[in-house]
Amino acid sequence: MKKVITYGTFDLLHWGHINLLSRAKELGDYLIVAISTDEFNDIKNKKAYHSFENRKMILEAIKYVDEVIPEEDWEQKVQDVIDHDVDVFVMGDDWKGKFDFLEDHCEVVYLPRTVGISTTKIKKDMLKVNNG
Ligand code: C2G
Repeated sequence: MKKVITYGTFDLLHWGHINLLSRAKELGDYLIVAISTDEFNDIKNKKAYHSFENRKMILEAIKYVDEVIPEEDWEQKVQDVIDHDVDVFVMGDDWKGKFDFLEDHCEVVYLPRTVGISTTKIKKDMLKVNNG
């Protein structure tokens, strides 16, 4: 069984996230998503609208996702790949090059980001709608 892993906050889930998850799943048979905890989001200077528990529950409902684990720090990826026997590590290409060190342990794939949508854009557009 070919195992794939990806990491992220996945807040205000949108079609760009779904495009990433569906392409990641295409690369194997089993997709693990390591979802950033609220504490790790603080370290990433990201303020998620949904709590970790709710973002995790939402991800677990997606047909492409087989398992969800917590992402608590920048250092856990090598251990995750080893512990979960991962064959492929996938991230959107805004991260291109940042995780090449994982090539000692698994295949590293950066997929083109989906243009035209982001959690930040959703928040900005909603502000405009509400403030007229
Ligand atoms: N993504 C995408 N297209 C978009 C928006 C996001 O392909 N329009 C991808 C990102 O490239 C990432 C994943 O969806 O691979 C999750 O995006 P975020 O939740 O923004 O993840 P991020 O905060 O970048 O966290 O250790 C890695 C970090 O946890 C990544």
